[in-house]
Formats: sequence, C-alpha cells, structure tokens
Amino acid sequence: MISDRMLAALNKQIGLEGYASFLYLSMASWCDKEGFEGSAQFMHRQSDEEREHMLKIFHYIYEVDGHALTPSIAQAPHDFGTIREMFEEVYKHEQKVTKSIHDLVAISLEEKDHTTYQFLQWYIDEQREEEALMRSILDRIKLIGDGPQSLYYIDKEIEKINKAELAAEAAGEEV
Ligand code: OFO
Repeated sequence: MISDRMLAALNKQIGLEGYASFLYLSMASWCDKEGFEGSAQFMHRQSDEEREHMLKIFHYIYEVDGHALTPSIAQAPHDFGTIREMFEEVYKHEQKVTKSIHDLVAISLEEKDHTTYQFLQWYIDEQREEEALMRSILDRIKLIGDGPQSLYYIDKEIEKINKAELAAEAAGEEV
C-alpha cells in the first residue's frame, strides 16, 4: 500500500521521464536533419532509455497497489541551436531530473515508505551516471572545439560513446 502523497509524486515523475523521452526524440530528429548521424543514434537510445525509466515507475506503482497515470506531455522544442547547446540542454534536464528524484526520496523518508525509498535507489545511481556521461561529452566538445571544422569529429566521438553504451547494455551493465 502506498500513501496518496507518495503516489501523486511518483505519477508526477512519470511525466518528467516521459517528457525526457520526447525531448530526446526531438533532439534525435534535429540531429538527423542536421546530418549528425552519431548524435542522432545517441539521442534515440537516450529517448528509449527514458521511456524505460517511465515504465519502470508504472510497473512499480502497480506492484504497490497504486494507479499509474499516463501523463500529459508538453510539446518539446524542435530546434537546438548547436550540438554544444543541445548537450548543455540535456545536461540541464538531467540535473532537473536528479533534483526531482532527490525530492521523491525525501518524501519516501517523510512517509516512512521504505519500499519506495529502496526502489528509488536505482534512479539515484542512474542519474549520477547520466550526469557524468553528459559532462564528459561536454568536456570532449570543449577539447575538440565546436567550430564548423570540428563538427564531424564531435559527431564521431558521440557515435563512439553511443557504441560503448550499447555494448555495456548488452553486457548487462548499468549504463
Ligand atoms: Fe530518466 O532521466 Fe536521466 O536518465
């Protein structure tokens, strides 16, 4: 049994993960349009991951006898300026998700809901990894430089990172 307050907060998180999935899908589409193939693959995989994060909460709510609600999703932007600006936006969004997960953990403690507290630990680890990944991409972009001559190399780097993430997933590691 889950408290109404905890349930409402988890349902709100469903909306945030769902928005992330559409935001990253929109970024994938923009990357495709701009010819950034490696980055498009990266953003498609991220979008799929966010949908999984959303569904994980759906299944959890069912397990604790609650009702998971499909969210209304705000329209994501369609243009992202430059590849660097796009990844800055991803990083900012991940920081927002991290804060929201931490708020959920605080609620679970206030509600003495140890089951949800335990469930949320996976998301804490995931957010730490995601933030580190986005920061490392931004660092690489800074090193390479994001002038017109560098875009191809940035995209190749992101393609390489995406392949490494896929390989880690296939090996059953958390990425
Ligand atoms: Fe699910 O928001 Fe990050 O990974």
